[in-house]
Amino acid sequence: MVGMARIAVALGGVSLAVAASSQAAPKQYTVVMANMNYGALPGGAKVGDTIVWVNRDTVPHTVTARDHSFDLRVAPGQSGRMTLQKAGAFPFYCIFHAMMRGTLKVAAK
Ligand SMILES: [Cu+2]
Repeated sequence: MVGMARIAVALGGVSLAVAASSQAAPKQYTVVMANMNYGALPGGAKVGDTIVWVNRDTVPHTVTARDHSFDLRVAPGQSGRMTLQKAGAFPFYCIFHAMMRGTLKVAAK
């Protein structure tokens, strides 16, 4: 009985090590909205990562996907966070300011 318990513990350790090396920890990115524009978008974002959108303007902005897969509203001087759910390239815009637009690229995990 003692011997079997030891084997189980050893196997558990091996599977944990494999999981840790094949999946990177989620990252957090910040995008600043200022002067009626979106700042630089993250280049290497992946599913599971988080983007914090900071609004430095005195008017509200949104980060609204054209396919409606996300729709974040950010009040003036506030920030909002979004965890990326889907891989793909997502054109988005601000519903209040049509000239504000971008494309968010999200890689699979
Ligand atoms: Cu806006």
